Amino acid sequence: MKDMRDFIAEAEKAGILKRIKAKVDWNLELSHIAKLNEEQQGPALLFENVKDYKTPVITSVCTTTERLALIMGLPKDSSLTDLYKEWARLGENLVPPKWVDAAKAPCKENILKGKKIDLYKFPVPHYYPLDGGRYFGTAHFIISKDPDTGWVNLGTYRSQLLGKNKLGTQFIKGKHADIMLKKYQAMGKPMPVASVVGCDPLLFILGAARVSAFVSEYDVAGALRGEPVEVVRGETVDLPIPAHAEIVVEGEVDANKFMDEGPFGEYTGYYSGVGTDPRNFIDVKCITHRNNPIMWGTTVGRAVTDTHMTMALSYGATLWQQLLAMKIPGLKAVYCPPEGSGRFLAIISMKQMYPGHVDQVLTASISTEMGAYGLKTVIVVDEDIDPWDIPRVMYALSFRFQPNRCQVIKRGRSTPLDPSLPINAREITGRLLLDATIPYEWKEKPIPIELDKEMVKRVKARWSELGL
Ligand SMILES: Cc1cc2nc3c(=O)[nH]c(=O)nc-3n(C[C@H](O)[C@H](O)[C@H](O)COP(=O)(O)O)c2cc1C
Ligand SMILES: [Mn+2]
Repeated sequence: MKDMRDFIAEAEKAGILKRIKAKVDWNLELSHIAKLNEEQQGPALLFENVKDYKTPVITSVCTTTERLALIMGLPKDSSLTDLYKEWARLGENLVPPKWVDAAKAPCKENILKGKKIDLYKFPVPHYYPLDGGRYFGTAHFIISKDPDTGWVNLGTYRSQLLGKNKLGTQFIKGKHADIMLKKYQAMGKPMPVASVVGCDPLLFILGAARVSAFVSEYDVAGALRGEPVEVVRGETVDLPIPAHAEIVVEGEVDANKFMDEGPFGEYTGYYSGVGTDPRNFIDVKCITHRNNPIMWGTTVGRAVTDTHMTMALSYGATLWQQLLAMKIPGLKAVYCPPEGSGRFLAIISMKQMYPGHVDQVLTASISTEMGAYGLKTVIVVDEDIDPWDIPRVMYALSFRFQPNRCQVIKRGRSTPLDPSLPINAREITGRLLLDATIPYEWKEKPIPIELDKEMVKRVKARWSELGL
């Protein structure tokens, strides 16, 4: 899968994408159709007739595990946990991007500079009534380069449409684009960036993934695809751009300049701020796009949407990868439920091998790079329980869990978006470690009730005779 058009073709063939031919308004209507469709686990939607526009909008690309499996090129009945295991296996061998001929690159089919720059040319949705405006960048990512090392970062940071040639940004403190921007600021220079909308969906998933600092998301995409991402240089920025991107906005962010931005409905289901805030913005210098460019949007908002599924995939896969890297024996599987955006709650199943083994896994999970940021609750279950089988996890929490064996960690790094904390005190979170296993060291373990094997056979043979 090289680009959004490959995704559309494959998803349509698999019956998990629908074209909407009826006229739909970009102002609230489109997003509401997408959101309600996502709540019922509906197909990806390609809106072909958007009011005031001639070009299409796609939504709901990542909303189901089946579509995530399609994007990763894995069987349609894969579970999220299966996807984590493949991600961890493939992600080991980084593959850097490959430079290709810009003259033939689809993303250069139209090049707009100077007076021709107009972001209103694209059907940018307005998602929720209380949003501060239209959001150009949702299912997109911003490319930037570290001025010291040349490390190229892809990060998904929302972008509000603030004018013909102005896009808002919100780089939360410590995010990779924020780290880079501070370096440009110290050098007294603006940071060159490119916002990419519409491309191989895996690149967006990686834009929102918590890939370690100094590692390029491009190289991880190459590893997961098994072949390099094809890139070309920007027109006005010295950055690698996906050759097959639908829309590319090139520009500069000056750390000393601000415009009012927000608010925007977050994936927590709440607004993270109380109103608009001054934030840095992209001063657009050039737009390039394919013919009939496909605008890609995602609803964010209340779970479960694309954003939650995307995060449940990449955050869960990364947690699994980082736990494996700690070489703890007995780990069976991890599940990070999309209802918790894959980040606030993790369930781990394991085979216990020694006393304290469960505690090791519990404390290890919140000490991984992934878990150390925002993970609040970890549940460990025995190996006979699949962590994604929530009724069985509830069973373990009812019959194996003991409150006296759970641990509360008082302080850890939080995300500023967590609505369970007061809006002005979201730096620090508590954590809860739940051991829902039968203790390893117990000499006398509860005796499980088993059925008599011979009797089961006999009864099964009589099943239809019994009229069942
Ligand atoms: C739709 C969507 C919107 C997001 N918006 C923001 C945002 O505005 N600011 C931010 O710091 N992170 C945002 N994130 C989370 C980042 O994408 C995520 O933390 C990612 O790791 C950032 O890349 P980095 O690790 O290279 O900094 C968003 C994620 C998604 C899926
Ligand atoms: Mn990064």
